[in-house]
Amino acid sequence: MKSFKNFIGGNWVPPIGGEYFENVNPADLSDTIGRFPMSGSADVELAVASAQRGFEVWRATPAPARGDVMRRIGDLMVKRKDEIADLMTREMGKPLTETRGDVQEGIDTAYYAATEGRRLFGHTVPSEMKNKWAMSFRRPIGVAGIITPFNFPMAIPTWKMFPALLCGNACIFKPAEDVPETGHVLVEIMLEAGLPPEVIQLVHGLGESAGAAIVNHPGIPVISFTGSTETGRIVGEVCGRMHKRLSLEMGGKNAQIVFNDADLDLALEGVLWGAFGTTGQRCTATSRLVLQDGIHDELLSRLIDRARALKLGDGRKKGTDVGPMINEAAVKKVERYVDIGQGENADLVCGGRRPSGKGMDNGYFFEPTIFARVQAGMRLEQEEIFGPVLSVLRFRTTDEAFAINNDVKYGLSSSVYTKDVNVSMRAMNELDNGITYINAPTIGAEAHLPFGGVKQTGNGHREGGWEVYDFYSETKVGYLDFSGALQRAQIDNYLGTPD
Ligand code: UN1
Repeated sequence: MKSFKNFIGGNWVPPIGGEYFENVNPADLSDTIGRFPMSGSADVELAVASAQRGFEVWRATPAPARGDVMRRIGDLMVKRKDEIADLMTREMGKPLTETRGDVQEGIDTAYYAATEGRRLFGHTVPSEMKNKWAMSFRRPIGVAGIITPFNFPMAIPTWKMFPALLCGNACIFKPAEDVPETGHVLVEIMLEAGLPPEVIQLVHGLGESAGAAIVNHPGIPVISFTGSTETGRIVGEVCGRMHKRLSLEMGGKNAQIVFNDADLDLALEGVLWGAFGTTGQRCTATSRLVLQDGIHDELLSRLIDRARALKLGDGRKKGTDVGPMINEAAVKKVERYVDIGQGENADLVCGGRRPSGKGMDNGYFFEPTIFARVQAGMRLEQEEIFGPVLSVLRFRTTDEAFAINNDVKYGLSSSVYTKDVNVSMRAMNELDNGITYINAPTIGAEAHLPFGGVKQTGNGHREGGWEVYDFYSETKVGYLDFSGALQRAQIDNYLGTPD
């Protein structure tokens, strides 16, 4: 079996404890991809010491030169796009079209970061005083701990690490244990592109051990975490106690609202992609479909027909629409919610079980599942499932639909299908989400815009776009007084104060 290593201290090294975990293809459990280091706090200790050395080198490298490295990373990813997509599908299951998109998001992020190396704007503003200048500029912070999930194995690590690196920080990267090979290849590419070796450390392992060691280490002042709201809360508590800067990206319970006047063909394509793409394992997945009275029955019946016809299978095979889930625990969680939904008297109208058929019992497959007659407030309607389960609700008025959208503890994305410009603009204003799509599904974020959500989806930060560069840099202000006199702010103001 192929054995992989960590990248710590500028070298590919085995884990100090000598333990490994196996990485298996979720579409074919007889296909083992390799064994990966089960790292712990001793490995993290070495990684921190090395990253601190790397940081000293990297912070002294001009930002445009750091941007050049990002550009070369992008170029290498372009060259290896299909190869990476294939290995990504093998280790996490989603079809090749989707993994190609995932790599493309990494490429877009790299090129965006490259150009940001020549911007990284501060401000120059007038001073209250004569002959005095006032300005703000950015400084890097130090070592950033990057902890990422399995569902976007390239997009999410890149949209955290490239901005962190561009700003001059060093990174310690722990990819999810379900997608370690994609993490391995990403680090390989970063090194080949010319990133100084100690600027990046790759530490494989589980969240409870390797991840916890990173979060708890005092030498890592910045943490970026994407995962469940439950784990995010623990990460947040530790970072709060330790005064760390923290960006959290967590759960979602995203709704697609369809009005009577909507283009139903478009809405149907949107919900199929939003709910069952990536087998529903996205924080941006559509897990609630909110239909207006007049089109409810027609759209629901067309949706059931189309969902039943989706082809489950190996994402590397032509014709597969929906791949497997990531692991047994994920399937069990979905099964639990199917029971919960039935217990709440929602109507199971499609799927709801592991499929039978050739090869299906050799992978973590689950049928696209639809519950109709779901009521606002049911657990099925409130809680994140992270699987191919869609709840369908009915509404009469715009106010009612918006209230359903907003009455959950999450607030990542929302989607509204209508031709009415007034309703569209009201949705933009009134829906409590970080992202609202009009006539497009709940997924589709682009790399150059801020990504993130409100309420318990996040903690106020955004990834992607220009905002993430604020998270990874410390603002410093400089005042330069060339008057040759003591000028007291707020006191020797040129306007004077009337006596
Ligand atoms: C996620 O849902 O976990 O929103 C991330 C999108 C993607 C990122 C999704 N680019 O379209």
